[in-house]
Amino acid sequence: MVGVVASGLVIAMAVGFSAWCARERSLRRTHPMAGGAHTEIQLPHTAEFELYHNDFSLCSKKIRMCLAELGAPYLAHHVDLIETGGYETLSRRFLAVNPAGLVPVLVHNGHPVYESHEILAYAAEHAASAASLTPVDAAARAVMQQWIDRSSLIGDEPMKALEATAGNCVPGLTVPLFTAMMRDIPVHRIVEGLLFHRLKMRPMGFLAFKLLGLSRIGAFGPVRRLIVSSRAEMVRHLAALEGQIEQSGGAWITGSEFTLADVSWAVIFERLQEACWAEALLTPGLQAYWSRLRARPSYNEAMTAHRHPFVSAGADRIREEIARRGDLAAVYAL
Ligand SMILES: N[C@@H](CCC(=O)N[C@@H](CS)C(=O)NCC(=O)O)C(=O)O
Repeated sequence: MVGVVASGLVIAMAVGFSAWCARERSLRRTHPMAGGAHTEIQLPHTAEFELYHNDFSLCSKKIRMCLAELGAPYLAHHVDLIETGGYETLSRRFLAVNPAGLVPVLVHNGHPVYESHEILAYAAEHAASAASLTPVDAAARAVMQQWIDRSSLIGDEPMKALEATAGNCVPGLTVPLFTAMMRDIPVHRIVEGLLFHRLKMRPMGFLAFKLLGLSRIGAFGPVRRLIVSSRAEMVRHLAALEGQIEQSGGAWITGSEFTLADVSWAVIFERLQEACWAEALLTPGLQAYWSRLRARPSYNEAMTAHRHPFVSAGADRIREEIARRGDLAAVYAL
């Protein structure tokens, strides 16, 4: 009799859970969104510019730095990613802003603008600002665009095109930090991603990082290969960047003028530091460029002032793991 009641209860719970999942899925529909401004969408807003962003997100840092450089005021809405606590990007409230479930989103007079490399150009064009982050000279503008493209994080599976951009190498190089940060995240938060994320590989990756932990991640073949190839391609992109800065004859990528291209690369340097790669990957020439970037007030405003406590704790854990001289140390020392 007890067995029958128990089975009935289990079945009832399973049916209830499936019904809840089905209902939630229908309420949290996700799909990709094209980059650029969507004037056909009108969102509730109270400020001319509103930014949906995350402290840790690479692409959000880019937009914060751009807006800081432009001196453009905006209303900020912080949205958690799994790395900083949970999938707020999959909440109904945020999916109304971006059905792709990704940050950053700049909302201008209620119209969302998607894809950080496109938001950069949009903000520079539409913010009333004394600063110009776009050269007047067409040739310099083309150089700027080329280096924005080479630093961007492109597509749903950036890790499949590491040779295309330095931004695409960032997720692989961030795997140790993701893994360290997952220690603070309960498994059920990752399960929410498995249920509702449109790109299942992402929550599956985070679950694997959590289960493996820092001590085992460096020995796990697929992850090790991803980190090693991301590192090799990043080194190639950085060498090209150094060549470009030398050739420009100025302090910045296009020459003497600080542009959106420098903003776009600044966030890559910041991530290399957060994930403990800066020392291994930056030559003296690039260190000098990075010092110039850090000296700008916008760098502090957009990045240092937004350093998330999980990032600092994660970096400490990576350094401890490297000091143990295990498999991860070998990956960093390659
Ligand atoms: N290509 C997009 C990438 C956006 C993106 O991947 N954003 C990440 C944070 S940097 C995100 O929202 N991830 C949430 C998730 O995948 O669950 C851009 O440049 O804006």
